[in-house]
Amino acid sequence: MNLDTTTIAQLAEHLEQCELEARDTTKITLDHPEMDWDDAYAIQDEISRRKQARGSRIVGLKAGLTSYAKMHQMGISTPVFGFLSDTFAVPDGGQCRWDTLIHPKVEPEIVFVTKAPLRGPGCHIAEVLAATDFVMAGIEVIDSRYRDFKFDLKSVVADNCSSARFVVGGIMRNPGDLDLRTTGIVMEKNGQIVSLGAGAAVLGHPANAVAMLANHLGSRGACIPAGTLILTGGITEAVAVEAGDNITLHIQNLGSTSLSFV
Ligand code: OOG
Ligand code: MG
Repeated sequence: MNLDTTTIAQLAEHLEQCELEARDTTKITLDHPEMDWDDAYAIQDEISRRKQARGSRIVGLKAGLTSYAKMHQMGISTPVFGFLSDTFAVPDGGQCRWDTLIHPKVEPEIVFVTKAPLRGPGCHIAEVLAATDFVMAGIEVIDSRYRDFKFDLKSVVADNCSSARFVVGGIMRNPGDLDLRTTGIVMEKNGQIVSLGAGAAVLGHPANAVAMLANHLGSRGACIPAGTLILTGGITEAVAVEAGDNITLHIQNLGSTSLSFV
């Protein structure tokens, strides 16, 4: 760690205020070029602690930048991990107020829900599938607090990986009954197709994103608890949305989920 606890707390407060007030900021590494990975995750943990101190519950975790489409879109080459608060959840088919966000984009994702804890290091895809209660369809709304979505990996980790809102829905299925690599996805904006893809876009199989998350947490002395909802990462590039847009995601064998921006 290169930053002291006061600086970590200040940066967490700054980024969380930007989130809560829907205003953007410059990359924090411009002022703190010495910030390392541990500092970045410590800032993210402090944002989580601040939310929990105000009564929010952490309901899930996410992996980001797990597909080549996303890595290419953001000019970055390694996955990153974040948390999901209950305050980010939008009901299936529900509304999301656009003016509470800065420059939101939507991503089609395959969602895992665990029934047993997963601990790294050494966590692999078979363990993930055995510990999965069910998979379902999810749309993540990302909203980087950084101006024009321009960031480096450490800045994005500190900003809880652009997490803002999410919706899950459709049909809950046992992953053992599906081939999630060839599972097709179609996302529509106002009835027009904007994204097409398949589960293999995420690290060959989206369960690999869950294994990487368990291994990442293991290296920090933590695990994925049973009953955790996990967003495995955008299958395609993220799509910008405006007020008035309706987004629907259809996933083969997993039904559909949607939300609209008002
Ligand atoms: C970082 C978050 C990426 C995903 O699914 O790849 C992410 C960003 O692109 O702002 O959530
Ligand atoms: Mg995502």
